[in-house]
Amino acid sequence: MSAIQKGLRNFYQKLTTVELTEENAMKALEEFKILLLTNDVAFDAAEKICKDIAKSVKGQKIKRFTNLQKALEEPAKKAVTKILKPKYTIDLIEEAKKKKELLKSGISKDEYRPLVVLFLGINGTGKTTTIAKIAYMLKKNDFRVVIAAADTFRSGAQEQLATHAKKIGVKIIQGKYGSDPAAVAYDAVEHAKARLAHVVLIDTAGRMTTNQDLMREMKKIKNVVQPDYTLLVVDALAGNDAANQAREFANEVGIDGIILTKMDADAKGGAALSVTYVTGGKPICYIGTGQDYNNIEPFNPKKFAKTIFSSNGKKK
Ligand SMILES: Nc1nc2c(ncn2[C@@H]2O[C@H](COP(=O)(O)OP(=O)(O)O)[C@@H](O)[C@H]2O)c(=O)[nH]1
Ligand SMILES: [Mg+2]
Repeated sequence: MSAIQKGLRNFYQKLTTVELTEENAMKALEEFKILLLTNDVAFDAAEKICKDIAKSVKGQKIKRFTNLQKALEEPAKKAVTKILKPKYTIDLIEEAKKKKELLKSGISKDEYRPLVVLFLGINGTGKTTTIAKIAYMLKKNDFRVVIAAADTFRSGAQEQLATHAKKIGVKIIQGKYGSDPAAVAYDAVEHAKARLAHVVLIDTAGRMTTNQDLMREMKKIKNVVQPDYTLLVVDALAGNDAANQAREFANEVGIDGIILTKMDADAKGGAALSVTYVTGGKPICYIGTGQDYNNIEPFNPKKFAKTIFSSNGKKK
């Protein structure tokens, strides 16, 4: 190609294409941001998601007069799917199976340790109900389950969990109100170990005198029992608060995964996007879909991404 031809081509390209900047991309993403917000994605998360998309397309050449909004639809979909796509998954039935196999292989009592799962979350998000659902699911699959009632703070918490345990037919280890929750959790693990149970599910308090107390107490339980998984229970209806809770528990105590409850009452479920985003990709392992024991399902990110984009911001 001659220099003149080259020059002409560059000139033509300049006329017909424009380079995307972060600014014009952000403007074009305004409607997408509103779509996220109307789907209950937390404000900060929606803002950051759009910024990330704008950054990722910055410098790309597009045809002049292209509808920018349309052009950014694909990158936006990709970004949402990428955020929701778990880096790893937590399947409690699979994990429990491994314990069963260990026992079958004749592992000694001293070496054996059950699967220990610690549940965290503020009051009313559905921790106790979720633990009952998971205990039911595991019991149905022929696993031996021990529940630890390590909420020794809220009055009625012990009895609530004991009622579930009785109904489901699983062992519960309780503590006196005001006693050390870490000790209750520890006893439950020791009990499960001695009886060769497969799984220990630890219920915890969602409120203490101060938030700092709560975080300190949860950290202590975690240090004492060294759970295999620490799962945060978040209410899908909590909006911006869901993101704040996820951020705080993830930073202060450390979590491995999230369970989103009350998805039956919230077809929008933007909380799923917020909580995964603010925790840097902690997977949502289960969703709660009602108050019955069988109202729990594994989270399906693909299905969820579709819901957001087909909703046009309207609640179904
Ligand atoms: N609709 C609906 N309600 C739920 C779900 N999970 C929990 N709940 C309700 O939320 C309320 C608080 O639940 P609870 O387990 O006591 O919360 P905790 O304080 O975190 O232990 C109860 O009335 C539960 O029945 C769910 O997935 N869907
Ligand atoms: Mg509770």
